[in-house]
Amino acid sequence: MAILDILEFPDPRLRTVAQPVKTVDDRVRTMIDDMFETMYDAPGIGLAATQVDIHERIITIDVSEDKSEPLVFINPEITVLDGEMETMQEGCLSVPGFYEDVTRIEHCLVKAIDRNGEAFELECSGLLAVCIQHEVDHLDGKLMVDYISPLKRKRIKEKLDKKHKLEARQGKR
Ligand code: GNR
Ligand code: NI
Repeated sequence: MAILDILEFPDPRLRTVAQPVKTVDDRVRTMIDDMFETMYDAPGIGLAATQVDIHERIITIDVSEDKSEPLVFINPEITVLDGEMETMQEGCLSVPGFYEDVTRIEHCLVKAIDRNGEAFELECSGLLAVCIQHEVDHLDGKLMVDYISPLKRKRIKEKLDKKHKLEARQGKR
């Protein structure tokens, strides 16, 4: 297993639209294992392959208290279950240190493929619903900061640009 580097805004690779997985084989399962290790290490409640520079439609999530409920979604498709919306303050491992309000669908149905290549469906609400929508956004090259004002986004970009320059000087990135 391996802990992978997480790309950070404004890295243009985060804007890549991920391709569907064609076959769920050992290559894909290894990527999933590495994604879980990276997500738990971060720590985060979700991770999209895009964030670790893998441009295939794979998501890992664990919203449980004790990190005991790993969920994998390959080629996920979200359908809206009703018109209810909910606003929550979100964080993102690719936008470290910033928390912003995002309004999303409250109840959704997710259809996806699991690590054995089997199709499944899951009704989502609460934090899981927020997280799955946040992760599918990543697969489509979309970020939490796209939902906030251009001025706020610019300020975040400037702060992260500074952080990355400092890290480059210290040989961290
Ligand atoms: O760890 C994470 N926490 C979080 C909190 C509120 C809404 C969404 C998230 S996802 C985030 C991990 C991440 O960046 N996934 O892409
Ligand atoms: Ni994120």
